[in-house]
Amino acid sequence: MAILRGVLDRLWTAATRHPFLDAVREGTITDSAFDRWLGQDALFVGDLLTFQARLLARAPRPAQAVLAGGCVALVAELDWFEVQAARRGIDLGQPALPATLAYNELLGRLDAAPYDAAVTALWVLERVYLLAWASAAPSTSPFGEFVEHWTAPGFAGYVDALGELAILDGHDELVGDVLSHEVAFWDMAVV
Ligand code: HMH
Repeated sequence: MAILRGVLDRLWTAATRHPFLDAVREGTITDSAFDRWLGQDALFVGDLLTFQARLLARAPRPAQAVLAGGCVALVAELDWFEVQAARRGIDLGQPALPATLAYNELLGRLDAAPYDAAVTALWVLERVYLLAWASAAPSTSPFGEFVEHWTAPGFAGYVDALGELAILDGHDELVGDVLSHEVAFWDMAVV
């Protein structure tokens, strides 16, 4: 158990402190690396909406408002991605890269997992994303707007609300799976 804890701690750190995010903070990230990542994240958010809509369908009554709000926010996020992509001249019709496909497979496994496990994984996935972007702040680079978007108080509040629904005990393996997919997703942008 202690060994697993150590592995999980290292994974949390790896998923929230990444050279990609350091480069965004320092303004040294290249446009091509950022745009590749953004195109893949847009695909991921589409996949996440599919997963979350299904999770909402099987959620217990007290969890519905938070999860439904999250679905609406993901739809707005997809609109926002389209605006950003048009502005940056990114084609959002790119094929999914291996890390995006692998993450979508994990979301498919979560569809089949019990509700408690799936909602806990959702909280980890959102929390780690918030912490990761917080590590890129403050950014004076042209990407500052993105950093602000993903560290906004509204998003932090949503992550806290998901935290109230999550049950960490007994889901170490799943948490580890989510964290390693997050690391692989950042890795994809810089290789
Ligand atoms: C890879 N994880 C990844 N992308 C995201 N947009 C989120 C989490 C949060 O929605």
